[in-house]
Amino acid sequence: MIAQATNFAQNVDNTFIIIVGICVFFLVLITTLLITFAIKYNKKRNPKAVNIHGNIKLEIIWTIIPTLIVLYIFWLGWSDYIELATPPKDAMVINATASMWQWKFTYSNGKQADTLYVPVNENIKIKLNSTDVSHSFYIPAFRIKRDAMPNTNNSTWFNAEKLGSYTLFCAEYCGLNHSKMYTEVKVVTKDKFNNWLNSE
Ligand SMILES: [Cu+2]
Repeated sequence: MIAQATNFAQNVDNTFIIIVGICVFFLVLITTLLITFAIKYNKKRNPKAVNIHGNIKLEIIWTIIPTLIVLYIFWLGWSDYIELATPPKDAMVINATASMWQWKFTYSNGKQADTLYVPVNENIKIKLNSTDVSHSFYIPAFRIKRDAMPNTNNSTWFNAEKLGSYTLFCAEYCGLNHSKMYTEVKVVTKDKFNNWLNSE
């Protein structure tokens, strides 16, 4: 599993594992029933076909249970999505500008960088825009991905909980050097961040 470096990572991973678990359970159940019935009801054992005229109880059960499971999966995704889509009001704002084929980050004091420096344990809101085509701001270790498009005010947010360097990719094919459009997020202590921010 990729490093979990934000408040979102555990929830996103749990949702993923639960959905994969449900899928594996039904894969095994359906495959087992398929093979069992193919053997049990083959032509040799049952030379004469018998008509079956439905079973209301069974119909109700296999309508209600899958509906509840699908609603549960929706609720898992929705509750995480709401959190991911709502930056806290007190978040520090950093502007990210995507262009073919690089990222540029602008801080509130006007400082610019091509590496994203952020302080640890702080809510950070990233305002996304693009000077040309569609790009996508993607940090796997943070479990966030959001499109950066021209004339569109997209944003995303995170709270990095672990110091370190993580890769930031462009996740939208944006032309010839798309695969080279990556940089780093450096999560540093608050002191280090302030020193960096106020240095030349
Ligand atoms: Cu791009």
